[in-house]
Amino acid sequence: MFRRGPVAFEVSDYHENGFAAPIRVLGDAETGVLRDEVARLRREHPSDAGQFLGTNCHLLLPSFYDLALSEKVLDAVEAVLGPNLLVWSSGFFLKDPGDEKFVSWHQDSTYWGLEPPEITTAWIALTPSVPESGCLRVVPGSHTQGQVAHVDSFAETNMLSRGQEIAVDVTEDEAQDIELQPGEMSLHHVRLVHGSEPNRARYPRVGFAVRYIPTHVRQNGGRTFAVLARGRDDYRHFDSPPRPDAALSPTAWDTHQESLRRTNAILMATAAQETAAPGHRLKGVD
Ligand SMILES: O=C(O)CCC(=O)C(=O)O
Repeated sequence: MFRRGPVAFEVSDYHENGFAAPIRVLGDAETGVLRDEVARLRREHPSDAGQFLGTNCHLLLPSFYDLALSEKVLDAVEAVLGPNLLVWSSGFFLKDPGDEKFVSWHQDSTYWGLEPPEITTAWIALTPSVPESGCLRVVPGSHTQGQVAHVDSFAETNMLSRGQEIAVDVTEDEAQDIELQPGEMSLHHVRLVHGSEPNRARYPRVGFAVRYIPTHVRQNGGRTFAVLARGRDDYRHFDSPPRPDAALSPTAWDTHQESLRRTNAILMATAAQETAAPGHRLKGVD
């Protein structure tokens, strides 16, 4: 059992099943402030908020940089990954009611080019993430089977960058819903098979996913950014970007664009370009 202050979960569950949830990391007031910030950004930037919130928004928005480095989140991540931690990427998974967006069954490890596969995602709910709103669904224990082959669909309503999905069927009785209330998070292993259905609720489903690695993990295919979140980095496998000085400031935009350029180059390096629709644009690093 990991217990520090109000944060508690069975670490052995994470190692056996590939995930742990629910873990409370935010109070109601903090959750409300962050949720309002996302809603405001979406209102003020209707055409491009989806894009910039989708990938590495911790480099654009101080509040989400601080959330990624916040104590309760890091205490839980440290319990599964150890004391020396980097934030490799982050992004919102936003599903509005009725927009048909879904996430196909996949393993995160497929295209990220990170080795060894000791990566965990903290998925923090800002609105209820339940079956009706299209919560995360996982196949418990699937992280132990190694890397499974994926195919790229580039389907428009698929929220993943390449519409990648595992090349084997997942049956409904294998899958488990991860239900989270606002302010709760789940942790999932990079090899865990997971996905999600469209949002059938009457409110947006808003989840902030942060990808953590221990400092010894390496990036294949190039040099990307990672923020030292806790402990020390004796390896220096990544370049270290600054905390954004203000939300959407010019320097934060420069850092953000550079992070996307580097990660997208790696993501698309192995893409089946010939199957991509002409003019296809990356949606993010997932
Ligand atoms: O939020 C979702 O529905 C999917 C999230 C996901 O695939 C991930 O965090 O790796």
